[in-house]
Amino acid sequence: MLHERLSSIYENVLRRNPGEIEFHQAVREVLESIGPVLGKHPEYAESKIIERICEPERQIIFRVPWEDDRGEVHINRGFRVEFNSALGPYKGGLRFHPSVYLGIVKFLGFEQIFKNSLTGLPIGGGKGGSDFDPKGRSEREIMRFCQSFMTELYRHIGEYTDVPAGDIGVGGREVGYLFGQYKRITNRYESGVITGKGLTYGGAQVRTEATGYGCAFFVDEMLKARGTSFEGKRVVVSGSGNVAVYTIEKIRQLGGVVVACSDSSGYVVDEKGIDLDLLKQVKQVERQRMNVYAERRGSQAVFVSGRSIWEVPCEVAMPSATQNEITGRDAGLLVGNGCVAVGEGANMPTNPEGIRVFQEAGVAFGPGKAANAGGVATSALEMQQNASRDSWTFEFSENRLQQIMRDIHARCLNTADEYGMPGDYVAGANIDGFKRVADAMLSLGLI
Ligand code: NDP
Ligand code: 2IT
Repeated sequence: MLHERLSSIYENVLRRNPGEIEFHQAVREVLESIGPVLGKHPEYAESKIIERICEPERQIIFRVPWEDDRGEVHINRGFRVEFNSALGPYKGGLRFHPSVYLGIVKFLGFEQIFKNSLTGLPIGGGKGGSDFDPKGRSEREIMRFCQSFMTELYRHIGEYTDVPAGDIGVGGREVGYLFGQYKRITNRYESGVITGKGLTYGGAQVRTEATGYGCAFFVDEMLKARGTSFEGKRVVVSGSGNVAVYTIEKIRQLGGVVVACSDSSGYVVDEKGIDLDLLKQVKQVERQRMNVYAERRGSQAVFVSGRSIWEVPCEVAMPSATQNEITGRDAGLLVGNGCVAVGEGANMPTNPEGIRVFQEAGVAFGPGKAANAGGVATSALEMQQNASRDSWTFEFSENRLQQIMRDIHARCLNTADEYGMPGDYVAGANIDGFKRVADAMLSLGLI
């Protein structure tokens, strides 16, 4: 339920952003959490902080023309939404996926404001991407697309302005081509303009692993807070991209057994535990589909298509593919099968009904803003290393990441307690993330 004032703000968001359903969903979730804050802090409402937060500071939409290997010309649409810079330069990834449109970029940019705030590091919120579909494209086509995308984007970004990184469809390979083109156009080796770079040209240790590792650390903290751990637990991780693979790697190190993972073609159940080397070979090296994993693994692995991965019984669920992948029905199945904890590696993977089902059942539910913040936090560490022309060891960087995830976990719990909602990580994350941005905006005046 929305507080009366928040309800009229939400109506305005609907009116001003027609058809952008994912953005509406992301805004509503935050507004549902922050009602109690307005009672304690009338100054936020007086300065129209919430109305300002819901309106991006700047939205850039551009044409991306490129030529395929046969010489045919294609036109895609590029986006960068610079949402909020109260805490630092806009920071957030780029998503290349055919489903990308303004509503997706705005939902991601909006979530990023609060996530980045929650890390306690000096980064504002932004997001970008394109409706380009990388599937089936050659290396040269990917490179030409990235170069064309950056040929427009470069004028809007910079170490002190806006710092992109990867997201769905944008990994180390794409970041390399994007940075190469930025460097060429500007004649500046400005390492801090993009994160997720390779280790040979300014990248940081642990950034590749950070989102997945961080999410596993966050769930580990939630389990510890309930007197248990990953040891011996059955885990299901959706997706098999950057976030999923390193989530699986860390869960295994923490003693859990990941019995299923997926891609958009279907899921694999592997009762003895996913073979990580084989998964990396199939998905990262060969860029193949999930059925190839099952074929190579032999009779112990089963490939299933056309069904929900959340039917696979587990004690811990880590949705790490895309938005709205867990519905109320899926959540009901998970709860019925004995799931005790959920950590959102993806952004907004659980729909509002799913969240309600988990919370009513007393499942420890770690929302993406908190649980997957390790990726962007380690991006901020990459920026820090670039600014000081330094590079830290893997061990030091991983310890920093683990400490950041512990701090975020503690902040969520403490804030939820303070506002009389013990154990509610959604409220804790939204309120804590919101307050830091709101206070900075008050100090900066009417901007
Ligand atoms: P990748 O592109 O590396 O992997 C995405 C995975 O999700 C693939 O297995 C993909 O399958 C699957 N997937 C994507 N879209 C869909 C869809 N519409 N339906 C079913 N499956 C889908 O991306 P990441 O691992 O980087 O991102 C995964 C999620 O994590 C996203 O929500 C992203 O926003 C979030 N995230 C990423 C961070 C990062 O640092 N990379 C940080 C924080 C959050 P297929 O290959 O078949 O499409
Ligand atoms: O959703 C996210 O936090 C990311 N895709 C990572 C953003 C970043 O700037 O590292």
